[in-house]
Amino acid sequence: MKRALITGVTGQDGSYLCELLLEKGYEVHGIVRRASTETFDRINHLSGKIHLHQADLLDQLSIIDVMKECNPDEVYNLAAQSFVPTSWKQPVLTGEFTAIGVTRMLEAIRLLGKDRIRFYQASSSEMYGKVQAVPQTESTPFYPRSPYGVAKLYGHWITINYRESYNMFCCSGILFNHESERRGREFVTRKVSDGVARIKLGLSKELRLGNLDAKRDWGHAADYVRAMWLMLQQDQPDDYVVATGETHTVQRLVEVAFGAVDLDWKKHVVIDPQFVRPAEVDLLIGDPAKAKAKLGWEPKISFEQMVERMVKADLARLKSGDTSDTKARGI
Ligand code: NAP
Ligand code: G4F
Repeated sequence: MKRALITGVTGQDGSYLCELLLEKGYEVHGIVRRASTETFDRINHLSGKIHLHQADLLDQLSIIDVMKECNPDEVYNLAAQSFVPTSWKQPVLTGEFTAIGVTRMLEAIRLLGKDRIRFYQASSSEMYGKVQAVPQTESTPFYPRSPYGVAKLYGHWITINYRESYNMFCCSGILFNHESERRGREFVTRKVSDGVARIKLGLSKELRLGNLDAKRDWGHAADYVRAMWLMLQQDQPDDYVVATGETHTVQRLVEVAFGAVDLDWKKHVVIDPQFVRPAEVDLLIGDPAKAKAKLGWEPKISFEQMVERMVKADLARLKSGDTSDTKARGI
């Protein structure tokens, strides 16, 4: 039985990856950080099936201790401060988690299992930022536009550096935006699906958003965790773009989401400058040709299917009585 260790196991991708690895017969271990309020909602249904360990990407020894304890074959480093706007508010902390945290993971592996443990780094299309080519491939130059993007770029290159310096099996997945019913409510897709469901049920009248012209290549997280796993099953470590190859504006996302419940978005969407960023990433569209050719990976869930699923899930959640709001958090 293979053993996997996942950082960021309480996050969107961590929860889907746990499910995939359990299905494949893995013993699954996850790193969780201590908080006064637990944030295990996405993995509560896996309780008893996975093993949780307390550690923090800010604390090198805690990572080494967990790595010793669970002795994994594969490590998936998904933990990060992952919300782009927060990276301008907390740039130093974002660098500590999202950039230097990767080195801490790699150092633990170098110390304890450099020739045996396979490593996946969650890199991001945010690294392309002000894009230098369309569509973006593994060889497109990077030009990050946020402290988050800059931190992810460090994580990407340190992963490649450990592969080249120590001959370690390290892969960097350059994943484009992927969403789901489990997406955090501060990200635009979920903010929209939640907002639409609230308006449909009469709990709210308007949805306040920032830049509707930005374009993203949006896929579903359940498809994208499959690509992570595939990267670690290859003979050689490598880096891959994981994307759908389609791009849509935020406005199109809004149209599809409101359309799913027969509402006219123009009557409800208000542009609010507080959600406009200091520097925007205008256009992302990935070319997944390498992932398709070498990993045999393709997405199965379309953009429209995903948005409709998210709206339906939020309607069901709100109808069940969970109407907790996120406005107080200013997102
Ligand atoms: P997410 O839902 O925000 O989850 C982030 C996870 O990181 C959470 O489990 C969080 O734990 C954990 N974490 C944060 N700081 C930590 C620390 N110091 N020590 C230990 N754990 C820490 O993110 P996601 O959407 O699943 O994304 C997973 C990874 O892929 C992230 O690295 C993200 O940057 C990257 N990525 C995401 C996308 C996307 O579109 N989703 C695209 C490209 C790359 P708590 O629950 O304790 O906060
Ligand atoms: O959903 P978003 O916050 O995602 P963003 O910034 O693209 O980052 C996500 O994808 C990255 C991969 O490219 C990941 F690495 C990262 O961790 C994260 O998962 O914003 C998407 C777009 C932006 O252009 C933003 O300006 O939507 C635009 N937008 C317009 N109004 C909004 C809003 N974004 C948010 N969050 N909230 C709004 O009200």
